[in-house]
Amino acid sequence: MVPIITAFERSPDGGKGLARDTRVRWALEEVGQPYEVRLVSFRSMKEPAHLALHPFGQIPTYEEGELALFETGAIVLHIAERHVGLLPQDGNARVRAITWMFAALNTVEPPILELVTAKVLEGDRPWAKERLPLVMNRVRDRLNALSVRLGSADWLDGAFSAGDLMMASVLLRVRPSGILDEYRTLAAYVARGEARPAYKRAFAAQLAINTGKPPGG
Ligand code: GTB
Repeated sequence: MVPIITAFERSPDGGKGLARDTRVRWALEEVGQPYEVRLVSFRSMKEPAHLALHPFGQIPTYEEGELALFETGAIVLHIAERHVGLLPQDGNARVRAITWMFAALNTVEPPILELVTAKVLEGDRPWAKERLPLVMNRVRDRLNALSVRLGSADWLDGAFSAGDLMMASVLLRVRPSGILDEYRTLAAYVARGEARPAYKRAFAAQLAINTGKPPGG
């Protein structure tokens, strides 16, 4: 059965891979699962048909027959568990890879989102200038620890896994701030993710929607 995901009809980033459908597309591409995309407008995301799929009126969602999922963590985990390629077979290694998915979403992504909010939504507040360095340093705290753990390894725990897919996706969101490039090894880690053919296909597909040009065209 071909799953259907939802994505922005017009992404605020113009299709630069920052919207969260990219990580779901990437997971599907890694495991070789074809998928369809239903594009939604900001207005239709808040209407009953979409709210039935996503209680918070967001993208992405994932439908596979009777199954409807929201939350990229749950969606990527589901894809990784149903297919070979994103989680190790060994039980302990498998749960460690899942731990990295949670670490990406629960420990690394929150300060990054706080930074995005501080810059984009609160940048014109009178206290913004004073707060921004504090928020940036909270991101640096996480990236410091992550770069120490990654060390000189290619991936966080052995072979590339759903944990790396999620971590690299989360780190991509902080790159526009310049902070990622303060960490040479993490910048290289993200670049390794972006160099994967599956990532390239996912990126090209979502860019094509936003530019109106076919992937590769
Ligand atoms: N925790 C949820 C998950 O991981 O699935 C979060 C989902 C979420 O934040 N979805 C966003 C959304 O639907 C799109 S990805 N927002 C609309 C709304 O809440 O009304 C976040 C996002 C949006 C835009 C950019 N960008 O343009 O750079 C980047 C990321």
